[in-house]
Amino acid sequence: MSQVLDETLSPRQVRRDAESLATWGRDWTRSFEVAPSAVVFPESVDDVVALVRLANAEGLALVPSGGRTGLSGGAVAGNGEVVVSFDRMNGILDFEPADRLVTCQPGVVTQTLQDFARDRGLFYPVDFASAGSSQIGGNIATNAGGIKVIRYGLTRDWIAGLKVVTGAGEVLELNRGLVKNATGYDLRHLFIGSEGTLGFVVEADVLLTALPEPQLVMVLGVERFRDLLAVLGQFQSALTLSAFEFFSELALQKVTAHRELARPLSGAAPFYALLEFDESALDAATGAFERCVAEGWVSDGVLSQSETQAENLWQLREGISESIAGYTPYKNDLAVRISRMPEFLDEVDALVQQSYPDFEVCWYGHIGDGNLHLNILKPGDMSQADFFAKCHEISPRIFTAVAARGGSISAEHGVGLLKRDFLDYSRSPAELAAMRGIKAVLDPNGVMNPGKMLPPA
Ligand code: S2G
Ligand code: ZN
Repeated sequence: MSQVLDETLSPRQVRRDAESLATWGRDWTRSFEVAPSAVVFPESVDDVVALVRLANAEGLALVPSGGRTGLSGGAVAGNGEVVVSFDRMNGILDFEPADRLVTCQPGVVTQTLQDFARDRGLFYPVDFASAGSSQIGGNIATNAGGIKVIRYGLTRDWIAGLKVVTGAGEVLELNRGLVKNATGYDLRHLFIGSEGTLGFVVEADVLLTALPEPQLVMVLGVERFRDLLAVLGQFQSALTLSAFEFFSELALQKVTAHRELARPLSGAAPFYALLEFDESALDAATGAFERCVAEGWVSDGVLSQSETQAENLWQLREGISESIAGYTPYKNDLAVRISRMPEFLDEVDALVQQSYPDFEVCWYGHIGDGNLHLNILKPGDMSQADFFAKCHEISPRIFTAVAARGGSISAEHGVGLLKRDFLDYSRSPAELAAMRGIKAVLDPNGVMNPGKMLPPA
């Protein structure tokens, strides 16, 4: 069936060898079947249009593939689909200093864009541990967040224009980098976070901003889960935070062991907050720290004395995901509004303790955004299947606690395959019907990433 590809693309652009299928047919998840029929490498917008039109004519299924760092199976091809990799559409096409706009192809690696901006005295502020391999197209498809959202927002906030090829093979140029444009529905925001189910991003106008002043990093030992929110409140009322992350003692043990890093404090605490702020806010931060200690929320703290020490402290947070990957963790990526976080933390922590008495539970995340990463670590003597089945049993109870507070069962990692069948915990039947209607308009033959994100009607 996918032989028709060879009439559309050149031989160098089509691969069917087992190694390529296994490499490009997956993302960072390890719990889904990987079985694409081919991997293709378009090199132009015209190639992408031709591919989509071919897919509509021949009934092919297309799975977009960027840096393959996704955590929900959104880029996994498990049913003979054709994987469309943007590795060869990885150029920076234009830079307009007056607009502070960079026009990128989807295959530009996030770190490359960050460096491009910094080399011109500007800043692309969306950042996360996988920035060295994730691609802008995938960041847009999942509306990637990361560690600076509290100050700079999500990917969505930095996309001033999008050129897309819809599932019907139409090229849409959305917003064209304008600051203001009151001419109807802003369709760019439909494609941002659509996980490749509506069409392909083939160009993006990405906004840059001024470089921040030098940053300082603090790591605080925090006594109780809910005290993290009190500490957040104290600091937020005293200064502008660039980041407010957290991690548990177990997470710290895993990352210091895996990366052979020094512990940040002389003693241990149940939880740790990692804060980043402008150098000029040091006095305000010191005052907030002293108030948190006086309240008993914080037991100890360390302030970075150099860029190197700041980077080492950040490693304690950014290195967690990689450090626990060997335990094939069962991941939940939850969000509730900050105001609803304290009692949510108590409820879900109690639920996890009673549900997983035999498992190691690793907490970390962007608590400043109301976003928790809950990772249950697989015991070495348990099979992957049994472990996931056991964890799957508890997820509905956790999602019920999330839904009771109007929260999200997937804060930033997307839905993909992993959360698709739980989507109704966060989206109403009317919303799901509207989403299916939008998909029917933009991808009428369902060629775009079929089976992902939207549960079957
Ligand atoms: C984080 C990275 C992926 C993971 O560390 O903030 O979003 O493993 C995560 O959860
Ligand atoms: Zn995260």
